[in-house]
Amino acid sequence: MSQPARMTRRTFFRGAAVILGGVALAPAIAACTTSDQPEPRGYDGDPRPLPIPPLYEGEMDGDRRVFALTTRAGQAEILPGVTTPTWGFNGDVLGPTLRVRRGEDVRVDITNELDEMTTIHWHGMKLPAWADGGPHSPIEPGATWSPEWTVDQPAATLWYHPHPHEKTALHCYRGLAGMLLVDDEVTDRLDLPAEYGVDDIPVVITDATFHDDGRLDEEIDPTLGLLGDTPLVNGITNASFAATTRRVRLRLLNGASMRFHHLQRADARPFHVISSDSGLLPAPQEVDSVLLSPAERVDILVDLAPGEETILESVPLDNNFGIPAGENVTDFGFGDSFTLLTVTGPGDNAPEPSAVPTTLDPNAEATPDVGSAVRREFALNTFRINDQLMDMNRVDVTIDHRDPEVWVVTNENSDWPHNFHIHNARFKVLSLDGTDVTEVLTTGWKDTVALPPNSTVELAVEFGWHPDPAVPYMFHCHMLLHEDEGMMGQFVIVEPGQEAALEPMSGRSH
Ligand SMILES: [Cu+2]
Repeated sequence: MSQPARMTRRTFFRGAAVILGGVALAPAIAACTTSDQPEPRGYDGDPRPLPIPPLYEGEMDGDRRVFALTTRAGQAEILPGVTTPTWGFNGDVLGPTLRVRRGEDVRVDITNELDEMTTIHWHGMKLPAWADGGPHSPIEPGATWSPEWTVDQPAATLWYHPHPHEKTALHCYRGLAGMLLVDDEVTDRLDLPAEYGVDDIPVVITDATFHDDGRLDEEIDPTLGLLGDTPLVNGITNASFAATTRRVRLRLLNGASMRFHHLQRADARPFHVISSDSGLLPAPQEVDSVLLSPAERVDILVDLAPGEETILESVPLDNNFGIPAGENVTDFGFGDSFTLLTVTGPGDNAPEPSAVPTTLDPNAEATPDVGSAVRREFALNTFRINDQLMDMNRVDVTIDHRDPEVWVVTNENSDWPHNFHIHNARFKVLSLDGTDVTEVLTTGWKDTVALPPNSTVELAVEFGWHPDPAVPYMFHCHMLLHEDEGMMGQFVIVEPGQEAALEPMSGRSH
């Protein structure tokens, strides 16, 4: 097993052929459960300063904002005093925070200096399919891929990460992830913390499991994938941020491969959520905790008294996300607790923060009228959607109109979590049924939604309009083992009356 530390107590092994969520899996797999969570490595000394990924605003080429990214191998001190081989963008691990504005034309020149093919996807962007960076846009070693698009969506905290078919989990796990911020006129007018790295702080939450010598343990568990036992924030363990202001905006990204995080302040004080995946909420929401499944984001406002210390922690979900208890049920980590990030307050002279704005983005209030919309159903079951594994040569859905659609997504498993992400889209959650789990994040415009066992969500989905019969977009579970094992499908957007004419792997150029 890859994670001996996780298996110290109640270890058991499954038989040769097992039933998981109704689907027989072979060959033999092993899984472990433990309620005695070991102390993660790298959390026993003094905290280290939170690394802030460099802000990268690109260079203007005429009216086009151009970024240069290079994927490469490096090494990083993820654990204190230990060197870990990693992958990163323009550096050893993770990537710079890219910043763009609504209305801008952008291009990113991505050169792959790794020794294997990857792809880079702009998670949360509406853009042409050939530029989306899904599995049909390979960047071979030594090659450069240059997607171009026009930013045409509200301000949001998006991100970018690899998306090669069957390899996404490993490429992300090795360190390839970065934030992509969109600004617009609405954010210009709001009194929100906006000084990057000072009071506007990226918080990229991932995890890993390490060999004794510091190398990443890359053994993929057949059930838990690359669920790491050690949480990382911006690429290190036990991070601390020294605030110089009494209010900070934390842009929280769950960039983990498989782990959900139920986040709260250790002092149990409330905080304000101001945005969901696809942009600002109409108004702030005061909450005590927030649940992020892999790939989900929220921006939160945290207020601090001078000299105060507050700790962002991940705490157990009392309901285990609706997964029944029992010896034969996989432990997905919903009972784990972690200290993630210590934030210390400013000096005595820091001015008191103004009132939290009562209105954020009024345009985010309305839900599209879907009374006569096309409805499609998606049943998630173990590694399949609608009984099918991902096939790069198959188009699952063809959309030949500009209107919103209703996508009804059901998690048919009784003991597995899933979530659901749609490329080139944003959606409102119209309903969540079939579960008692109340922590699922359903607020605001989103691109990823969590699905407890047996639950169904109805989504009102708005797609970007870039008709192209040749190159598909993806919809998939963002638990990366599930995605890599086939829990993904393809849709194309075409002109009215047009049919899909898939050209696999044609997404490397226009
Ligand atoms: Cu899944």
